[in-house]
Amino acid sequence: MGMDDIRPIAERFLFDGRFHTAERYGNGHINETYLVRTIVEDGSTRRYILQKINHHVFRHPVRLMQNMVAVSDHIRTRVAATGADASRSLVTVVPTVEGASFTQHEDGTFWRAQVFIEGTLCIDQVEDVRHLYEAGKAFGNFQRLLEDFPAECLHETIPDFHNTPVRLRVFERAVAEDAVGRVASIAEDVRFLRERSGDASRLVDLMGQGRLPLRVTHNDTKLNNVLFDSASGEAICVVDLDTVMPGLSLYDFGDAIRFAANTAVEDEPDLDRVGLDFPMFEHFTRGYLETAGPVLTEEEIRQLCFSARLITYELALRFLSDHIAGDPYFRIHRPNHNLDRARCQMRLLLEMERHEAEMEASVRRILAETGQAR
Ligand code: ADP
Ligand code: GN1
Ligand code: MG
Repeated sequence: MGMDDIRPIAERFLFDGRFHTAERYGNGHINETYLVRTIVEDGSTRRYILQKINHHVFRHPVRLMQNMVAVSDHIRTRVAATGADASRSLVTVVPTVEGASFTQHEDGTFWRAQVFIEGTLCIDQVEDVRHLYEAGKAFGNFQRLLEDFPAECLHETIPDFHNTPVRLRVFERAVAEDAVGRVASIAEDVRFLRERSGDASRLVDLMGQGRLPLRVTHNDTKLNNVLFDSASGEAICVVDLDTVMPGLSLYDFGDAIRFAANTAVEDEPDLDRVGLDFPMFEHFTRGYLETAGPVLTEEEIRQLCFSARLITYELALRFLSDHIAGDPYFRIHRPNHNLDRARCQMRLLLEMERHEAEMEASVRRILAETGQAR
């Protein structure tokens, strides 16, 4: 959408000053994000994040926004109680002029706004391992801050989001339907994923047996969902709360490793560049265990490395299902983009399988070094 289309939508929100500019922002695959600048009376500018909520993915915007406001309020209160600066620790939703948390446009789309957290960096691929340590702390801390949040108050914004057996069934259905005739050319990829289907239900089974605790989790722990202070490099805020739901801590750990501990970007077409970046893995794990370790059970610890493989497998299933179905879900920027993403996940999974023993040993070493040996 162009700036002229955005202006009337932006003007429905209680922004300081008058609308100045709007531009597309960020690298999310689901919502459409814009950076809006306004000008206040003294001539200085203010920045806001304005987002079109993907209502094909998030079917109940009211519930989505209730979750977002409830979770951010809870975290703000907890942070403020420690005396820290709560204004930069969590997203602040900007209400509409009618006092609502979102607005519906004439064309049926839903929009929401947040204060832009200034002086921050968003990172899509890490160069400095310290950012990984910081991100691990941020997601571990997120887990702890929500430990006492009543999970029953949250809506399930996407049912079965990390239910891998369900994702596997969706994949098999897509293969059987072959809606756009792509299956014949990806037989090898389909075989790779089918060969690994045996472990798909391990975590949901353990949860069903009461051996893994249900927690409030973020569920989309990509590195670009953390904001870092641009001066100190510290991770200060976790964003993208759309998928905060009751879930397993392992989903958050596994997804973060999948995304950030890849030597390549998530859609790297040259598979020889894809691999497990061991120092990145260790730095994230250290940050995560330093903060969340004390609340994790022995079974959660035991499944940490497996969760990285499982969520990588799950994303391969999701990207390949989307490619097979003609790309209805993940936004693509080039032909076969979801196929590239799926293949990249498969190569990463293979690398994690090769390094399984080292990853396990590293988790135990970090636990010992942080005084949490079990
Ligand atoms: P998506 O669901 O599409 O991934 P996000 O909520 O993650 O959307 O927003 C996209 C990007 O916008 C983020 O990766 C981050 O860089 C940036 N962003 C989101 N919220 C804020 C905020 N409050 N302040 C600064 N940047 C933000
Ligand atoms: C999507 O919205 P974004 O880009 O942060 C997706 C995640 C995937 C991720 C893969 C709601 O995240 O589950 O892991 O793409 N979010 C949703 O890059 O499906
Ligand atoms: Mg995001």
